[in-house]
Amino acid sequence: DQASLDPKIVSLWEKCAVNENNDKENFQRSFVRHVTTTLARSVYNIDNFSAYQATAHTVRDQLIKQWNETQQSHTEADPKRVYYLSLEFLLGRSLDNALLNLGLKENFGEGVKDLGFRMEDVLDEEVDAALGNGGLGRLAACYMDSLASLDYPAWGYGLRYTYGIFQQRLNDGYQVEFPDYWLNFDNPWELPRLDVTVDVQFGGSVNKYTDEDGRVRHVWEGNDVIKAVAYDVPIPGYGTKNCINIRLWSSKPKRQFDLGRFNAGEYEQAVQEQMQAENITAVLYPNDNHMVGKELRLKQQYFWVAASLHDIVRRFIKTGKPWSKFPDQVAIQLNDTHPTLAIVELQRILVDLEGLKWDEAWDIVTRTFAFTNHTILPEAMEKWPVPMVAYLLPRHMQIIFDVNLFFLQKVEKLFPDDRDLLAKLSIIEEATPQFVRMAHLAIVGSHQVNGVAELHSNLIKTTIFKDFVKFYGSEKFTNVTNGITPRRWLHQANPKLGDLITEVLGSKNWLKDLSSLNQLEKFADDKEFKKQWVTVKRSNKVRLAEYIKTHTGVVVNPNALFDIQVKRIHEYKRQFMNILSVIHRYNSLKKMSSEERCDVVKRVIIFGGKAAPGYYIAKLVIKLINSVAEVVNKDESIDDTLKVVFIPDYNVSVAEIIIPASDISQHISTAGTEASGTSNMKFVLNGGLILGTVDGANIEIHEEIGDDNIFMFGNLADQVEDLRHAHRYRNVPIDPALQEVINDIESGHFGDSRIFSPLINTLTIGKDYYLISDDFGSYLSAQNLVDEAYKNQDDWTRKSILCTARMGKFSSDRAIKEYANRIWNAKPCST
Ligand code: F55
Repeated sequence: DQASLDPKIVSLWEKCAVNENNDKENFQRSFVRHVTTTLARSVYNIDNFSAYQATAHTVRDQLIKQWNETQQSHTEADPKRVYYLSLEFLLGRSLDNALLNLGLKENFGEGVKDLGFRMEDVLDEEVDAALGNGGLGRLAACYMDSLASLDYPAWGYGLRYTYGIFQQRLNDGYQVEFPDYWLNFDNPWELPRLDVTVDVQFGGSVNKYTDEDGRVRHVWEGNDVIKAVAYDVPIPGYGTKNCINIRLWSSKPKRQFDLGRFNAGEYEQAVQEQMQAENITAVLYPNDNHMVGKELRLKQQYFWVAASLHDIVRRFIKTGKPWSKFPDQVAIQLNDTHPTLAIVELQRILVDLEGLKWDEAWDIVTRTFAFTNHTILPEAMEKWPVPMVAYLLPRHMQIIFDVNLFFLQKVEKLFPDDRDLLAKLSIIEEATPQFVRMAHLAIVGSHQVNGVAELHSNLIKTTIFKDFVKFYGSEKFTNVTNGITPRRWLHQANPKLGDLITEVLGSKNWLKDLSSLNQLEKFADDKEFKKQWVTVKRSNKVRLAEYIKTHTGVVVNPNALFDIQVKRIHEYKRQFMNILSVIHRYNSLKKMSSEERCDVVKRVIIFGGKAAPGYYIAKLVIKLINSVAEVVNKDESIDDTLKVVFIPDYNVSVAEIIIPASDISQHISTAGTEASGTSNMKFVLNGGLILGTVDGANIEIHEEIGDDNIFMFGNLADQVEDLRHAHRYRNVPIDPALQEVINDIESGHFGDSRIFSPLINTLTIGKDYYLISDDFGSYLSAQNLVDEAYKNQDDWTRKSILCTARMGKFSSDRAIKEYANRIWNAKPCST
């Protein structure tokens, strides 16, 4: 409370709040101060890591100031807040991003250099914050950057995992996983709020009593209480003072060590309970697009949701507004079904704790929440056994049954006698045991449901959620096509291209308004500009070639066509089809004379990505890629026309090196399976062309950049069902080119073929569920078109420029404005 402060303190604070001059000298003073005090080191002993830490702490000081000012001004203005609930925030590194967003890069860069360090080396010391699996987690991070940059009063809520996504190493071509203990050294990007805690309970029972008004009230008495401790991660906007917050919860035992039990000789049990509490936020589940029904995962979800909602509700109560105003003050976005329990928790708070009537509470709840779906793959749909939910969260299970009852009563009223429809819409799946269908709960408890690209949003209305459209009408379902932040994915990852664009457009305005890149179109035939464009791409390819040499030992030629597929390894993403086509290419090259090979476009085919540790087939794909690479890379008879590389441990900071260096990237999922994809956007924004299927956001990228600048192939989403049916019930002959490749693998050309038979079997016994055979022919034709197009370097450069110029739509700023205007009804609030 500012008014009650000592005026002396206020005046000092105001002085502090005015940003000091962030020039080189001030930076260096702060750098040295942090080395000698924060790091307790001698100035005679500063290595790159200490230089990183001292720089980071200097930036952190700035962040904290802006963060404080932002929170202060939001408290005063009290606008409608946006809360983004995500179990994953795949932030990557923070230093370079903060330097660029705060506009400190130049001065601090000079300051660092002046002290004898190279900024690249200093930045390279930072470990990634890898609290996510892939697209969904990185999307959350891009959205936080846009929310901050556009001055929205937003908060992210997540978990502070002790271990992020595992580190991937290769052993004999196989993936092996290592723990990602990212907090090994201190983390300057978080502010521990050891005083901000929430008690979260589990288990126990529900007792009923009748209150003075004769109403039956429920009291949940848990038998296990765990403490959530807040850690705040400031997110600075670009070109604004707005600095928002991601609050990550860490689990701690409620009772510090129980001395009585220790004395009673129950030492082990006392310690064990302590450890179990800390277990909750210990590790990120490493599965993407796959549901694993582990009890600990459900505990993570409730722990996170309960702590976050408590925080949100507490902030609302402080304003003194009545509950009816809650949906005008609070918008909560559910990033997939993982936070769906928040719907139930808010209803519980309002009814059980605050004494609201059921209907009044439910109206508040449904006007507060909105839900984003990220997949239609059946194996990814979250469902939890009713007995598990009832045991861990007895009151929530009752509320879910009640929500379902009232919902189904409404359905029945509108569709009398349609028993079938009731079963299909029910939040409860009637199996043994019963299951809670989280997507159904999320739809019923939200006012809007969105998919993440046009095709995907249409598909959810016609497939997985079609019965809900029958009941609610289609207005409840909408599309918000994903976006990416141009700050990290161009400005930061590709500084040379960023500078070139800024120079030719005459300002950095494109970083705030990405559609202004369209002014690049007029330079697509400008000789001088094209030359510079090519120089930038070439230098990014050299940078990647060096990285590849260091991390795999393979030497690649930067003049070759760089063909890249980096993303989580999954059957639906079809890295298998890619490597099969590589074998086809290799065999064709071997059949050629050396004169014929002279005319061939040299290619470096680059893979990267992690497989879920328990996903056997995905791990075999990695092994196959490495086995093929080993044979191809040492075969001198093909004159360097082909190299194959698997880059280990793909993550955000590796992506920042890979993406700017691509000529072609592949986004080749079976049509209808990739909800959106976001790396496709990153590649094209950086002037890389794409080879892709008619799926996800590829379709909208195609619409924007035009037919001439993209290579599309394969069957369409609406053909998939029939094709699968054919595989199942008829004898569909395998594509002949594909058969040849299979024979080649089976001949032992790439090592013991028995290793790969489970993989080959997916095409035969497995009925080729992802339609590799059906798409193989058109895939190879598209590959040939790529080769032909690359021969005309001048035209390729023109295509590359037009790609970048036409990517304005895919800024996460555009996506966030759509959410704000169409879903949250939230306005910017500048500090
Ligand atoms: C992680 C855990 C579970 Cl239990 C389920 C899914 C995931 C996950 O990582 N999903 C994911 O990344 N989905 C992707 O979301 C992106 C952002 O919307 C899409 O672009 C992409 O198509 C989709 O697969």
